[in-house]
Amino acid sequence: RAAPGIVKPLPPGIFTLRGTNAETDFAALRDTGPLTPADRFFVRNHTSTPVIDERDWTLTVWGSGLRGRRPVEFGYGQLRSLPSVTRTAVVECAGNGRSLFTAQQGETVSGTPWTLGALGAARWRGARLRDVLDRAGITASAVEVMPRGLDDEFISGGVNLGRVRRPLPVAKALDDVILAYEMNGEPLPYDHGFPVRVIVPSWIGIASVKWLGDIEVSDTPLVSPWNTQFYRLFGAAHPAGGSAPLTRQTIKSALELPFGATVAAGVAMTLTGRAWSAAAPVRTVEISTDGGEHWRPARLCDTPRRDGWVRWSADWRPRTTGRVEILARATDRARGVQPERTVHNTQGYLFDAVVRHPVTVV
Ligand code: MTE
Ligand code: MO
Repeated sequence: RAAPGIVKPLPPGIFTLRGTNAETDFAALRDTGPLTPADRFFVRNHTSTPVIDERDWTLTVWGSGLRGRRPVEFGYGQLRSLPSVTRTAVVECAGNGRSLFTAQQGETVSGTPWTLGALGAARWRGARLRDVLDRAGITASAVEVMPRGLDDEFISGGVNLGRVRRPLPVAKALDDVILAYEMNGEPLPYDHGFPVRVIVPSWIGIASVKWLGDIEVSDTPLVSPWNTQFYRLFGAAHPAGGSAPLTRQTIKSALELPFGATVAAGVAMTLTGRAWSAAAPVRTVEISTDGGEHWRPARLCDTPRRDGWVRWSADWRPRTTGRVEILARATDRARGVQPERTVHNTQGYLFDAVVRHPVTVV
């Protein structure tokens, strides 16, 4: 059952489809390594996936922050001939975990009701945005750059908000941002931005613009709906008019088990999962198999690194039958720790609370 906008047929049982959005099923990651295979990587589209021929593709860099304000174009081959970098990074939607505001905290939020699968970790290869901006003649007075996608204009509530675009401060743009053309050693799949997408490590997914078409370089601050009406925290606990635009993602952990999984009493099993934090490498993962009364450390199966996730495991022999809640709680090396509750915001961003994962023991 292919959703509109998803070009390739999706393997059954791998995705939960919601319109043009497809969430990764954590249970389908159990047999995989530290990277999310491209065919299990979540998809988040504002409209639908465009199929672009790389031979017709050009990237235009333009704006008041370039020398002489002269636009510069790059073809696909030209971009691929620049020095390349390869790095692992997580892409995670700002709204990942949104449905848990309602399911776990009883609160109303708007937006795609993801559980925890609106993220993936991949090995990205591409050119440094810094090199492209240097070659395009970025000046010292540039303050922001705004990548824009080639997918359709986004209509929201009857209003045409234009093509997906979001400004990045120059400091981040010149730091670790990649214009990626490979994902896990293969050309980018159409759904993930072929021929070229932006990868902004540790920032919310919207910063990583897919199907990149142009980049505005500006000597004055830029705005787009994606840093004004979306991707700020709104609500009673936040400043009137919203917080500053969101940048970094937060800290989470997830079990590689379906919600409401059934397990057998008296049979030893290994619980597995993943934990990640945008601020710093994961330090510990603790688990509770009795709804949060007792906690014990889980084993970390990967070396924790920034911008990636760690696989973890813990042995468990369920004793009494009935419904239990399994909790996993991550900490990171920047003293981050998952709280019991996430402070509500109306658009349901940055859920980071410890998840009460229901399991039935029979
Ligand atoms: N880029 C374009 N051009 N159009 C989009 O709709 N969605 C953004 C971002 N980049 C989007 C985009 C959002 S909200 C997220 S979370 C990520 O892409 C999702 O990346 P993925 O689909 O490769 O997982
Ligand atoms: Mo997103």
